[in-house]
Amino acid sequence: MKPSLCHVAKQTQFILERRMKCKLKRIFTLLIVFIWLLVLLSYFQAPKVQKNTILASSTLDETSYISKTKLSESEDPYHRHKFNQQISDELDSDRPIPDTRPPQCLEESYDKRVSSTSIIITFHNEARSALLRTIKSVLDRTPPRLLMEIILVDDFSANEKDGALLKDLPKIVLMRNDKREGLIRSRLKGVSVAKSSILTFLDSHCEVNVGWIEPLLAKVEQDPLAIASPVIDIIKTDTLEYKASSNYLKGGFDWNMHFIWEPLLEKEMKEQKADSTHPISTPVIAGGVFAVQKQWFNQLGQYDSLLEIWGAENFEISFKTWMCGGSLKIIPCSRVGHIFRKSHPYEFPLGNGHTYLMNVRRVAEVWMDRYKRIFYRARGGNMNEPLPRIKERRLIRERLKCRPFDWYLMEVYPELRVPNVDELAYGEIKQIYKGQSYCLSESKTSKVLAVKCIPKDKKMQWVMSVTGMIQNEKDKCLYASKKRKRISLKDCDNSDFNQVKLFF
Ligand SMILES: [Mn+2]
Repeated sequence: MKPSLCHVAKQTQFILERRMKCKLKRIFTLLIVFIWLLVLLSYFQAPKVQKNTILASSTLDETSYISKTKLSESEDPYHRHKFNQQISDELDSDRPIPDTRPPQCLEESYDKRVSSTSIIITFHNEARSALLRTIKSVLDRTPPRLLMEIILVDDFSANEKDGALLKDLPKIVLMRNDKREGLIRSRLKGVSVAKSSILTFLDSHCEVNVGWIEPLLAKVEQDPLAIASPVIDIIKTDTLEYKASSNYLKGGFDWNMHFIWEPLLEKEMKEQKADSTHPISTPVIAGGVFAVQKQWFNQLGQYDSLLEIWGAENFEISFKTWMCGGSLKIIPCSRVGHIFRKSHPYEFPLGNGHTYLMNVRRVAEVWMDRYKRIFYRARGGNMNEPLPRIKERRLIRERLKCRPFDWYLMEVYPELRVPNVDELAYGEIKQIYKGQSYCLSESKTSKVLAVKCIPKDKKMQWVMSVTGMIQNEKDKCLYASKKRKRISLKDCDNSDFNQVKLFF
């Protein structure tokens, strides 16, 4: 055996430098052992960095939960849910998403004593992967002390296990309807068992972002008559990519009573640019996600429980909140992603159009005063079908001494163009040529052209007055120039012979 360097050094009393080298080697070895011990100790002692402590108790086998409803190889990935289920199923249930809050929000701090909330999620035949991601994002990104419970209301989904298997997740309270009730009655069912004083409604194909709940709860605590909605970010239908929405939008509607996003007015825009954390007043909320004090929600008569399946409940809650003394705010520091689908993936038992019409009529008859006629005229259809138990909804308005719809239009939504109630008709002027719809539209140079129709394009909306004149929203009228044999726009003048008129 070859003697080691140290051994040789000891035996032969080698020169000083060699001894020193030996000592150094020992010290070095000891140091390495010591560092290792430190690393091991710190590993066992340090609190485990977990995404969220409440999630630790989950026993759900996610892979098997999702794979049970996997697409077959030949199946169109949009077929069942109207968004790309293939990609949704492949995504992690706790995937990271970009923090889309304006940077100023990160400096905000919220009162630690703020109350907890009951989150109500209703669903009907939702894609399992999307539903799971909604819930996991809530568990992941909501401080446990602010989350009382997640009330999951299964609105009679075809497969009972869609909801039942999720009971293994923490904080879930599961309810199931024994027949299809629709979004509105399902939400009300959730409200009836909610333990917290603040209700938060959440759609079933969302991902909540970091810090989403704190500013919503802080807002409704500080102002109990406010309803607080996050900025709804976009989860793309095709790729499920999470994208920030504009910070400069609010909710509105057209006279067909369809929800639209409205750009902020110039003065609101300035306010927002000066302080991007500032809550935005919105005439209407989109309705999928919002927080409200339970007491205020009850006082407002909750939702009209005879609204069916889906639609117009956001108008009801929006109109009455404003008109009865409250307010609606979009909170830019709260962000929730939502999959905007291409169409409704489920059936309306009484037909989509009929259900929506009846729902809007219930809201219009109670809250919109004479302005309901503008909707009736724009929409068409049977307006005489009786609306059961509408009187009791009107009583809420009386009881709370709410303001008229006039006031709402003037003070809350001044930018909405309100057609004269005397107008005969409002809408597009359309002609079908070779199977393609062409609409009369104003060009940039004030010419009038027939171009391919774009739904809801304001340049294609015309008003027919009682005198038969056709005018646009800038009060310019169609004018026939004989010389140039074309139609153009000019200031309206009822006595002008060249003004284009329609007569019945
Ligand atoms: Mn939705």
